[in-house]
Amino acid sequence: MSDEEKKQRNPGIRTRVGPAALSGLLSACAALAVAELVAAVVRPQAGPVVAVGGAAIDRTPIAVKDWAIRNFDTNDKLILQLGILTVLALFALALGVLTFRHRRSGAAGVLLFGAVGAVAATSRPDSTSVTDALPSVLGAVVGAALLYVLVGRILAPRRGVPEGQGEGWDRRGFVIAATAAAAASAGAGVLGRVLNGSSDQEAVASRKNIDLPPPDSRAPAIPRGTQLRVAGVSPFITPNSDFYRVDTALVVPKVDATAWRLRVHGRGVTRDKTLTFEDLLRRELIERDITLTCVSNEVGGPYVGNARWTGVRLADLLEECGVRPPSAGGPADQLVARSVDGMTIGSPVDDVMDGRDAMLAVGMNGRPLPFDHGFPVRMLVPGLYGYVSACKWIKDIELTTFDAYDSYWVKRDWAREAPIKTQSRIDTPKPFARPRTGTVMVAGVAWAQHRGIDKVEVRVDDEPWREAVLAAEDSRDTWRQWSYAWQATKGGHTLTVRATDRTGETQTDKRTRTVPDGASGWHSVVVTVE
Ligand SMILES: Nc1nc2c(c(=O)[nH]1)N[C@H]1C(S)=C(S)[C@@H](COP(=O)(O)O)O[C@H]1N2
Ligand SMILES: [Mo]
Repeated sequence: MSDEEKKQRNPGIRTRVGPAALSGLLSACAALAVAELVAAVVRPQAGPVVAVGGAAIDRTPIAVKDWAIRNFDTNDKLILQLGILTVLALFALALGVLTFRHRRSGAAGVLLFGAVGAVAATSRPDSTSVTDALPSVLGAVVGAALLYVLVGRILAPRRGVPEGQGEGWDRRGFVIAATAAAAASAGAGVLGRVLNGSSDQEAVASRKNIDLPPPDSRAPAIPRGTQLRVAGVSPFITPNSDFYRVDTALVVPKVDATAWRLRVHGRGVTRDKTLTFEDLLRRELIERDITLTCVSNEVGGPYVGNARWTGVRLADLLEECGVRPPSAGGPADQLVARSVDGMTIGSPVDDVMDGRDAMLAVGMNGRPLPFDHGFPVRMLVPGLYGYVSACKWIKDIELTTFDAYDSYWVKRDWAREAPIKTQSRIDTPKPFARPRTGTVMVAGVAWAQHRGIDKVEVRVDDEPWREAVLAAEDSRDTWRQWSYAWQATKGGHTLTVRATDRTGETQTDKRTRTVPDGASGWHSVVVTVE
């Protein structure tokens, strides 16, 4: 058939490519809406966008991840989901056009996308059932069928007009079918949202119902003078709502505390234990101020925060299970914590059991843990970066060895063991600030958890180092504020800070990247005095 003949038989091809592409888009929307609706019933994390996003996060090279965290901050997850949806929309438009040319293969293409979603969902570490494939599979079947039907309308001649004659196609039928499809998808989408929300209700209710008992061992009162009266310095206690958040969870796990269980097992465990949340609250509760830091924190970065935590001493619990640290002849040197979302975090058993306040935390600044920070229970080990100590939404503790098992981040080139490096940060003045000449208060925080900060020094340009005034120390597990009254003179200046910890070691000026065991180097801020 010549092109001319084709046009005669199939008039208005051009005008119908648009509707065909639109059909692709509508079918994709319907597929996603159905998938989310099914996911609300099966498991929210089994939805295709979340599953593919999660798989992408796990496979993202560290450099890209660092770049994303730096540039999008905690919006990185939103950006990732928008990215996935944009790619899907482009493919959907193309599939619509393809279906217009080859009706079957276009629809089959939709099924192929469903297969990708299904594989991603069932291979997530938190997936325990093949039913996780259902959202993607059912969504794709509906999407493919809809695409087939819609494009059928586009290919069909207008009623009453014999094929090959006139320029008509079943525009009316298409518009009706497309409108119905759009309305049904919107309905399914909204229903999915509502159901999803209600599946969280038990978790939300369980958190509301928690009345944290007063701790048996209170944190010592915060000494006078830990909080400097300098505007712009980070508050000594970070409010929960301002506390940094770093994790791989696209959807924050919402765990029902009444259904939560923690299992302790593995090498050298003579008595396995499974604990409920109630069991934890019945134990002796300690309250401690601990500063948490992320290994991804750049010099001068924001991923550090200090809170008053309530929880159960981990070492006591382990001892009851018969665990001995390697230094006392125990067979396990690594404690692997697993979360409900499949994260694995490995800590040295010797550190956990050496007398420091390693804990299973249930409270943060007097409140049950926020969902973002690990409700109902998370681990904390003072002195270790979060990725080797601070498992949120914890559900399982396994005693093993570093030889036998690499945890999530260790598999991705981060160090097995990662004590927090001594660091200091200038909070005020801000970079490129324009203070007036005269006394300018330079201030910030310094941390060297479990060693303690003994000295902070400030340098203006290339002048000699001058000692800063240290705020009172709360504990060696918390950060410490510092300030320096600078007599500022007109012009551009570079302010630099460095800290010395209680072992006598001063921060090195050697700049290193965050990978593999945390950034080192001095924080500097450039200002112009007017
Ligand atoms: N389940 C889970 N726990 C996790 C993580 C995670 O990705 N998943 N990230 C860890 C890292 S890298 C850090 S720094 C801390 C951050 O805790 P926060 O978000 O409460 O500040 O949580 C740790 N615990
Ligand atoms: Mo981290």
